[in-house]
Amino acid sequence: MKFKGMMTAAAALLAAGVAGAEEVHVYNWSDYIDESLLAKFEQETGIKLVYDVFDSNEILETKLLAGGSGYDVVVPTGSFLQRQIQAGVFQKLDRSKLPNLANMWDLISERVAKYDPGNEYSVNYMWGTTGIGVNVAKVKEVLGEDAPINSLALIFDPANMEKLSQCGVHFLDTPSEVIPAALAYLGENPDAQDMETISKAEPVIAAVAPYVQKFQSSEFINALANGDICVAYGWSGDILQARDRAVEAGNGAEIVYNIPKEGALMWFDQLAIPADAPNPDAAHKFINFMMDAQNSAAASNYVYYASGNKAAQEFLNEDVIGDPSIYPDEETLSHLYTTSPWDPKVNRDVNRLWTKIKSGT
Ligand code: N2P
Repeated sequence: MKFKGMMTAAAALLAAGVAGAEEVHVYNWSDYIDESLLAKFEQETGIKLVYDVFDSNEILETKLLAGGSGYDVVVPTGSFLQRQIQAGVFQKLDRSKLPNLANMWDLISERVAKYDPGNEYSVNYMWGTTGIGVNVAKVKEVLGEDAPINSLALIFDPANMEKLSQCGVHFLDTPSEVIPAALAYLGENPDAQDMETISKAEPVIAAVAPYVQKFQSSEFINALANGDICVAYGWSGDILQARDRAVEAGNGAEIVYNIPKEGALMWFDQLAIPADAPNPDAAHKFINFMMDAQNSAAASNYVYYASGNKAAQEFLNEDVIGDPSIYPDEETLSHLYTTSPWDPKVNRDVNRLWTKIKSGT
């Protein structure tokens, strides 16, 4: 017994030696980084990077509110971050450990301060819009040359959706973005906070839900690229990645991303450190690494999202910095709206509404 006990102790020592390498656990959105940056971080810092992905703020929020997620860095969207800050989910950033904060872009930091006053808890990773991805040829085949590919009528008019169901439509599985879009389609305030207004979105979405092949928030990239679907209500950069994957596959599919004329959501995804992060020091190192101008630009060039990093701009490819659907011009900006978090009671009601809409009851 004694011998066995000694062996166990020796094995434990050995294991500690091997596993003694410092680790940082990062939880980011899927399809949201140039993966060569992960190896670069490990090489530069000697810290082992454990990188997991999600595709929904709701999933991230459930983990954060439960506590003990084990993550050191997470990337919620501003409107969710605001509610999570109030719930005590995050620790304040230690600015002395983030020299690359000097690279950040005031314009974006100021916009984000709406969600994180004083930018105390977060820094911007990427920002973008939510709009319509279209396989132009397929949609015109089904709806004709006048197909309203620049309008929310494409996805909220049941007559259009009934026809489009032949070639396939995906919607994001998130009430926090589909409901504001339905409100914008109705000419209501997309940032409505009261259930009376919010409920007006229900019949609009319910009327087209039977024609939605899937409510899902990451599969639409490949589905669009492969020609399995012809329309996706989704995120700007993801749809631009689908465009590239179609080109790489050489299947001739022309995928475009459109900001609907009725307006689109502009959102901000923020790097933040949970209050109970196991390794806050390494978390700061990861955030500072991502705020390096060249690293940030490498990520944007790969995922087709804009970042809140001003210094990165000189390293951006022309098809990123020069594309108004990524870096919007004044005209495009005037079509964008932002949203604020629903209060917990409204949020519960919305989640019930969403389940009901999706189940078609
Ligand atoms: C990345 C999608 C991130 C945008 N695939 C959602 N905020």
